[in-house]
Amino acid sequence: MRGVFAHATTNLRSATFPGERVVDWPAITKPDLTLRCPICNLETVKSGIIGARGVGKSTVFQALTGLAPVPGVVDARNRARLGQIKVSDPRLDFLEQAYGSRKKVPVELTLLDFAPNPKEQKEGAALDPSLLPLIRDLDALLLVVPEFAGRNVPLVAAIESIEGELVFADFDQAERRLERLKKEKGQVEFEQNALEKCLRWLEQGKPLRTFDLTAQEVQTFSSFGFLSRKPALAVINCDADRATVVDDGLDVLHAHGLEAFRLAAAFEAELWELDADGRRELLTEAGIAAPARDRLISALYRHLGLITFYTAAEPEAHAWQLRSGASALEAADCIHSDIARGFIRAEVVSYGDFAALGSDAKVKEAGKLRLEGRDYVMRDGDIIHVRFKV
Ligand SMILES: Nc1nc2c(ncn2[C@@H]2O[C@H](COP(=O)(O)OP(=O)(O)OP(=O)(O)O)[C@@H](O)[C@H]2O)c(=O)[nH]1
Ligand SMILES: [Mg+2]
Repeated sequence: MRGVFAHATTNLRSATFPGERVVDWPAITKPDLTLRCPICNLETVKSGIIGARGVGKSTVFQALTGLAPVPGVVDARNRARLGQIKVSDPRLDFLEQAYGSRKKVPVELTLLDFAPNPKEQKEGAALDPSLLPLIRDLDALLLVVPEFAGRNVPLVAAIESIEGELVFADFDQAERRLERLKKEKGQVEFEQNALEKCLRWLEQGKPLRTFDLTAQEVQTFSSFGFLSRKPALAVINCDADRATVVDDGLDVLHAHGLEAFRLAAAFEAELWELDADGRRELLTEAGIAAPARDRLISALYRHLGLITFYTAAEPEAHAWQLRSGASALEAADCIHSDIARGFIRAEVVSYGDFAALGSDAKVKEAGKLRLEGRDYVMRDGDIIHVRFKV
């Protein structure tokens, strides 16, 4: 078994990262990840940035959040740095204008940048294994691979070595759980069988992302936080002139259930020093259609199977994130549990229809306002008004 992952661990004995001051590293304390949107009180989607040393993880974090690295040596106390991204959304801007809303509430995402411990992760090693417990609580991962300043790490090999670490950690976790179950009496047969199936898959070096689990197995493993099952993007950190390159030959990545995402991190990190117009101008000059954060958000949404729906009125235009396939009742629950409890029906108009007609009155006149029941499957861009009684 270990042989499959030999590549992932051989580098651990190599020298400390050049120029690095090794400080005393405290035990890891988990950051409070129960981050909730202050308004809708829903947990935000949390993505962690991982990869080898010095590949530009913190620069990617800065490009996406605008938060510059803390100056000085590696900050040992701050093993996980949190950044919030407000999703910019032209549809929400339009609704704010059309309703004359006093307030606009976009969807938020949380990003985490980790400070690797040089004693745990030497130069070239795919990731810092001591950070794995922090990664278990996340919804998605960004696997960073460098392609700047002449660094030409083969993309697929670099991704496979990170994946190798994730797969190995899951194997280890599943194996230990199975050992424990074997000593237990009672109703453990289902979980044992499911774990054995996973182990056979992982043993081949394959991530659980590409393994079909039944709904009951998903439920059984829901608290495990399997790392190789997390949706992930392969972030290629490149120079600005390579940001729009279309990668081919990525079948191996796709076979891992991964998608490639190009990002000129240093270039986009510097753009934060400019105002919005200056940023737009330089991006256009570089031929980059939208800022990394906007592109990343659509890629993550696609990958995580999320959609956006809206509520809009004069006090507030609000964007909400929802699992694709969720019902009107679940959407109501997302807004407020009382609204779900007293759900009568939902008035729904698609964003396309609203944008073409421009007002509630015209939407009604054109017969585009639909009355939907609790089981209606929400679509991306639905604008919803829930009728409810408490
Ligand atoms: N030219 C160029 N330099 C970059 C880019 N991204 C990062 N760098 C440089 O590479 C070095 C390492 O970047 P960091 O963002 O600190 O890398 P890291 O992965 O967070 O490093 P560790 O946390 O120590 O593992 C810094 O000197 C960055 O300025 C890039 O896209 N282009
Ligand atoms: Mg860093």
